[in-house]
Amino acid sequence: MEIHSDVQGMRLALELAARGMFTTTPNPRVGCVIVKDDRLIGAGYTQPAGQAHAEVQAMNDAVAKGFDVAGATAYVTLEPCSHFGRTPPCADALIRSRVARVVVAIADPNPLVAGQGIAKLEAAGIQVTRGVLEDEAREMNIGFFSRMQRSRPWVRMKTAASLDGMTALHNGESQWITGDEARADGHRWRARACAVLTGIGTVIEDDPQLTVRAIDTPRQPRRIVIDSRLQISPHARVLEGGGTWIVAAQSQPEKEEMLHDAGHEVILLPNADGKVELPALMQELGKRQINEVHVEAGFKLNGSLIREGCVDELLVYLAPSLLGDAQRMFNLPALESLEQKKSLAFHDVKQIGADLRILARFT
Ligand code: AOF
Ligand code: ZN
Repeated sequence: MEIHSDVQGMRLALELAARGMFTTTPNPRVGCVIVKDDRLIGAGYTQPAGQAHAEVQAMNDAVAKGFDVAGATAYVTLEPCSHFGRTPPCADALIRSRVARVVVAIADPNPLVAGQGIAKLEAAGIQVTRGVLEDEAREMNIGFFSRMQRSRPWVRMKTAASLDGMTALHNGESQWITGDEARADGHRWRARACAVLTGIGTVIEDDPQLTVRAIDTPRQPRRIVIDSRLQISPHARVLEGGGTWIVAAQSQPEKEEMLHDAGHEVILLPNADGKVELPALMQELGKRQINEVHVEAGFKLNGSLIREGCVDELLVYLAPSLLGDAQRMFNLPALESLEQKKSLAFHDVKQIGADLRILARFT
C-alpha cells in the first residue's frame, strides 16, 4: 500500500488504533504506521496493558517483513511515551531504530509524558510534526484524556426510548422498545467502556447481567452498582462471575464480608443525605483508572447523575413508536423558566436499523 500524505498516514494509524477499542484499558488506544519511500512497511496498535505499545508493534512488524526502518516516517496517533511504565519508552525505541521523522496526532496528556516524548525525539535530531488529525485522535481516547486532565472518567449515559421519549410503561415493561441492531450497537458501546454502571433499582427490577453478549469481545467491562443501602441480593445476576464494585452509603459489615468473599468490592461514599456522593464516586473511579463509564440505569439514577453534573454525553436510541403516558428517561425537576434548561449539542446522529442513535454532549 502507498501513503502519499500525512493525513492519509494518520488516518490509517487511527484505523489501527480502533482495533484496540475493547482491549487497551486503562491504556489509551494508539495506532502506528511506518512509511518509507511512500510505502507502508509496518503497522501496529496498542496491545493489552503490560504488552507492547503501538510503535514497538509497528517497528517489529516492519522488521519481521524484512524492512529497514532507518530513514522512515512513523505516524503515531498519540505522542510516543518517554517513561518507563509497564514497558520501556517508545521514544527511545524510535530513536534507536533511526526513523527520520515522526508525525504525532496529539500530545500524551499523561503527566509522565506530556511533551517529553516529542522533546526526546527532537533532541535526537528526529523531525517531528504534530497536530495531524488531532480532534479524531482525542476522540479515540476521550476517556483517557478525561482521566488525565480532569481526574475523572468520561461518562456516557445510554438510554433507549420511544419517539415520545418514554423508556418503560408504568408497569415496568420495557423490553424491547428498540430493535436488534440498536441492541448490538449498544453492546459495542458497553464493550469499549472500562466500566458499566447501574443502580440498585434496575438490579432489583430487571436483574441485568450488564455483560457484553450481543457482540464478540475478549474483555468484559467492570460492573458497578450504586446501592446506597446495600440491598443487593447475593443472587443478583450482576454479581455472576465476581469482580463487581458495589457503591454504598452505609456500612453493613456482614453483607460487605459476604460480597467480599464472593470476589466483589464494596466502596463506601456517603453524602449528607445518606446517599452515594456521585461526584466523589467519579473521582474515585478516576483513581481506579477507569477511562470511560457506560451508564445504563433507571430514570431516577439517570436524573441524579445529570443533576450532579456527572454526565458528559447521552447515547440515546429512539424507536419509531409512541408509548404515551409512561416512564421518562431522566428524572429531572420541573423548570420555572426556559433559561434553566440543560443544553446539549448533537455530536452524532445515525440511523441504526429501524431506530435513531443520537450522541449528544452537555455544553
Ligand atoms: C505509547 N504508545 O501505544 C500507548 C501509550 O505502563 P505502560 O508502559 O503500558 O505505559 C502506559 C502509558 O503509556 C499510558 O498511560 C500512556 O501515557 C502511554 N500510552 N504510549 O507510546 C502506545 N498506549
Ligand atoms: Zn510507548
